[in-house]
Amino acid sequence: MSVTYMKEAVSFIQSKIEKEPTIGLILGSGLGDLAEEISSPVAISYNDIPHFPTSTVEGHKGQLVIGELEGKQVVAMQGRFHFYEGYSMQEVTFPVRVMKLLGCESIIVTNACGGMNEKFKPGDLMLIEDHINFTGANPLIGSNLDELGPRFPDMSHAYTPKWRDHALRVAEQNGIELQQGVYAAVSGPTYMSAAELIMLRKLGGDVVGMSTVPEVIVARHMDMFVLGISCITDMAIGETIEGITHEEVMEVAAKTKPRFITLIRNILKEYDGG
Ligand code: R1P
Repeated sequence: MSVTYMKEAVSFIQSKIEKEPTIGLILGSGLGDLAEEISSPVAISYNDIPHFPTSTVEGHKGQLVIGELEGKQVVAMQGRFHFYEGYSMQEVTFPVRVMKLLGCESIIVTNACGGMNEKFKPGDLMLIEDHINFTGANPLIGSNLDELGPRFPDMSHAYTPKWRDHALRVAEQNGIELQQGVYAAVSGPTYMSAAELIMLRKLGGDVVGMSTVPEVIVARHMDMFVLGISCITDMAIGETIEGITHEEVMEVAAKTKPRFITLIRNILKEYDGG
């Protein structure tokens, strides 16, 4: 995906909006309703944006919603793209490039995931402290887009420490329990086998999912500030694995809606960048 394509998508979006967004939001499976909270919204279908992929997964509506939330100008993705949909890693992360070129210095990535840490329970929200990329791919493979970032980006603080502290403080102030842990990303679309879950847990993952990490890699390539919030929709513990469907994932994610929305709104309210 060339920079020219990104700029064409950006110009199209800019022609529909009056104010530049400064914070991007990627809403995970069953979490898209947060975009309904945006005031003075401009909704743009992915189908209309030049070079944008289209959403194929249930629970991912497939539109950008741009407007104001808690006094901040945001651009929210109501639905993301996944590697398992058959998109290249560059296509999966194209919207993050577009967000940055639109003016976003910060991004909040959210997802539905399976909890591998036995201390977690379905319905918990988790602050992503760090990630492990088990997808076997990386969106930065290929020619480096020098004007957007370096060939070898640093990933030592992928999730902005100051923003993580801010999120923890906001959660505490609002009485919202917020777990913390490491997101292990796999390609999907199969859910994990028992043996795979035991391995991922031993290798340091607290939760497992099929998204987020490619987006964070690209965001960090462009030096964006990153915050990650996971919604644990089911327990994914190898020894006691029960099986899960996407419908169940979305159902549990939907149930966390009030807490999820309160958390993100309050994080945005007092966020002053970086
Ligand atoms: C599986 O139920 C789907 O839910 C999660 C998984 O990654 C997978 O796509 O979706 P998000 O990560 O997009 O929230």
